[in-house]
Amino acid sequence: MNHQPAATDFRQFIDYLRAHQELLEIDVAVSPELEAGAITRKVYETGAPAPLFQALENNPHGFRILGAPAGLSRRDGQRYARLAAHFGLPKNATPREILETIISAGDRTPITPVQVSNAPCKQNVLLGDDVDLHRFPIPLLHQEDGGRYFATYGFHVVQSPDGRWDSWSVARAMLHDRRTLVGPAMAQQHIGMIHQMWREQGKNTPWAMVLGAPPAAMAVAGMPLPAWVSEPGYIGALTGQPVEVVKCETNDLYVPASAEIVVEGEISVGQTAMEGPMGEYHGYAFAEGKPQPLFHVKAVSYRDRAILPICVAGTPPEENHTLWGTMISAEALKHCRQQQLPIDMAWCSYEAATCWLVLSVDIDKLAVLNTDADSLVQLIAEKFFNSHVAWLVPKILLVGNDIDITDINQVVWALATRSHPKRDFHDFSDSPGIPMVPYLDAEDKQAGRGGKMIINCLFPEAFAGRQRATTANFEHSYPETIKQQVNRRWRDYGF
Ligand SMILES: Cc1cc2nc3c(=O)[nH]c(=O)nc-3n(C[C@H](O)[C@H](O)[C@H](O)COP(=O)(O)O)c2cc1C
Ligand SMILES: [Mn+2]
Repeated sequence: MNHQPAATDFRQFIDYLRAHQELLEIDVAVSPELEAGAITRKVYETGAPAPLFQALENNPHGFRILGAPAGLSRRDGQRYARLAAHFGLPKNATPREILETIISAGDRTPITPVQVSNAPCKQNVLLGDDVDLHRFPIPLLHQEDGGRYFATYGFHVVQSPDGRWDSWSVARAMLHDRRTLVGPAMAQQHIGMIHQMWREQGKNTPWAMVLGAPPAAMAVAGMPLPAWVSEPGYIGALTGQPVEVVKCETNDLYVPASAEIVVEGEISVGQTAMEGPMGEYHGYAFAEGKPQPLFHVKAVSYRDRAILPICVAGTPPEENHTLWGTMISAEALKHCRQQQLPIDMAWCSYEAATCWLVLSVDIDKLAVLNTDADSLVQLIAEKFFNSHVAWLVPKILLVGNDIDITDINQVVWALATRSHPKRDFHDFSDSPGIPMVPYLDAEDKQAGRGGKMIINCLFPEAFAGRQRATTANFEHSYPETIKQQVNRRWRDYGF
């Protein structure tokens, strides 16, 4: 089955997963109250196929839920299959192929969306007083959560008041009451910036939220592109075709026509309510919620038998690592290339819960720079720390390109064996960063300090383009003839 359409349409994505044994249709009755969340968590933790809950309890309108849409797979040769499908890539795509595909879209002219008249998302439309979010089987995902989460795998749609910037961005939203959601809109994130522009005019922010979007749209909405870059155009460049959109019922925003569910309305200029706590991407649930803006829902539209996708956040790997982490990696690599840093790969190790960004240093290019570790660390801090992407990840590891940085075992080995305790741990904990990092204290958060650091895992010889020592393993310690012979005779030996 062709993998391309999986990127541009959520139902095609579902069909694609089914065709490649990455989907399990669950026909027995499952409760949206903790049971669907627990199943999805176990799926992440075992690499099982994505569960499509077909028969949810207390669900007279026949809605469905899809768990683990970008979970990793335990199937041989298709670990990243669900993620790769978001980009129309084959199931055996490698992390490097995925990053280069995402980055290459930035080299092409943005393709702006097209309006279409046939919009499946308008099969059912509820307006005004008829809006009742309780119609949906909104799941309770973890017992620690302060409420039911309607949006854990969807994106917000807002536009700057001057109409020049369309922002599609992923963030969570919790059910507040039958016509209100509540969720974060951090000032440093683009939804927060645009919300602030409307607030300065004393107005509510026109808003929509999309669930079950084209997977490529969902991915780019989770990508830290710079401010004033409109995600819809980037998505078009990524898939090679314009996103098909349709106008909202109650405002002038446009949303993907094939979306499973669209809610629309306004972000309140000033009203807030308690949101959370929630099991989060770093792997913890904190005890307290926080006041966050209210999202007033004025209309809801959805496809027949709509499918609500969910991410059950927590310890890796879930979509905050596999999707957000990958989009951070792509944007970070793009940024390093633009700044002409000697970096040939960037990877937010999934296992480190989006708290590590590993940069692979091309030691031939490094030698040409004629620099040393302290200067390289300062250069990276200078060229990188003030970017939108670097704000999101506190710890940066610099590793030689003899290491495959997408392999956590190799990264751990390099970190353990190549970093000197006195020289190589560089403290940038006063630099600004995302306040969600678990080890930050209240004072850090108050001051906007991100707890950042750069760890140099390059031996001094790397700065002259040399290795300190050869690596002792199957790959490096034997001539090709012996390796080939051993591989050829492997079964004969009795293995
Ligand atoms: C599954 C998932 C959940 C996310 N949840 C949030 C969230 O609740 N709040 C947030 O600020 N960012 C969240 N993100 C990360 C943002 O989507 C990401 O930083 C993106 O760059 C934000 O868009 P912007 O750069 O246009 O502001 C999430 C990402 C993913 C993939
Ligand atoms: Mn953006």
